[in-house]
Amino acid sequence: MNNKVTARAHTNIALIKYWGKKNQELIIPTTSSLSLTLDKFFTDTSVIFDENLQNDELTLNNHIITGTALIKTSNFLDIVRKQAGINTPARVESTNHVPTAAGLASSASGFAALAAAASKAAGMDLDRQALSRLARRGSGSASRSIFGGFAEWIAGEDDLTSYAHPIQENVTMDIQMLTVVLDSSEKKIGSRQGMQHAIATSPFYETWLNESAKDLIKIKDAIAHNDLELVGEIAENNALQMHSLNFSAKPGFTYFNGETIRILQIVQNLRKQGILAYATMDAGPNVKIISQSSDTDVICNAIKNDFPTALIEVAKAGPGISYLE
Ligand code: FM0
Repeated sequence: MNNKVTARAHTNIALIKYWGKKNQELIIPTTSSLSLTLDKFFTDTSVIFDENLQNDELTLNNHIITGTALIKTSNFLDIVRKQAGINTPARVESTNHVPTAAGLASSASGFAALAAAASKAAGMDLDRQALSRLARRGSGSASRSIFGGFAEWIAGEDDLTSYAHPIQENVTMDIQMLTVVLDSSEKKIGSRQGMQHAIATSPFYETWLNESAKDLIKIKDAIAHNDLELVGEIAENNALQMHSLNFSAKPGFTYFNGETIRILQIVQNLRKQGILAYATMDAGPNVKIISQSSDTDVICNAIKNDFPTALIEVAKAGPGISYLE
């Protein structure tokens, strides 16, 4: 206690998506999911519990934060305090190392870093499974950012059985994600709201549960065999199925915009030329292209040809949680 602890967590992109909860309070998902942690984008978070504070305090990139983000952080700290048996307020300082307008969600790296820093600052020494369970309570995808490389979040049934574990932390395949940013505006429908609407109203939801289970088995096998083509094929199809749930909800909605579709077409054209390129999209319009390092230039040129102003970031497999200082 009274110890300032700093943790670093990297963001992750799901290859097999999490899209729906069977328990909203505990964040227990309807399906297991699988992701790749990225090297390029991360969050550093410091936490100190201090008796002299009246309330929790939060800064993000050196700006004082109030409102919803502070409430979400405080609610999460309440879970940590309960677990540690304390009720001291905390000061949280968080820095997001996500290139400006990268259009990547920061909740995964954010809550993973917060879980690690806050639990240790509160005097607990949690193993990575317990950290993953804790991070999950902040944001489901954060459970996977505790681990590097390929990680699977096992859906489980309750708080104890729902956590991520490493599938392959030191990635042996040449895999990268090219993040193509064309639109950095705030998403209009948050993932929390979007997935619950899909689960409640899409007639395809049952099919999604079955297909997702099959995809997960197949992709783990493809990872074990270093088969990038199969990993890409399964991941792209799984992402399109997730987005089909949103199209088929009542009323239907989408995170795609016209440019999303255009990039999907460019990726398909690249494949016709024999280049391994596959797309995945999350709760926003930007596309991440799964590919191998030798094809970076040809893929970037194809995108730039249509979108000269596109911002493209190249990310490779990244590490799991670490403590700084
Ligand atoms: O990451 O309601 O973790 O598996 O990124 O906070 O638990 O922000 F958009 C697809 C992530 C959803 C897929 O949702 O939701 C994935 C998504 P929360 P998240």
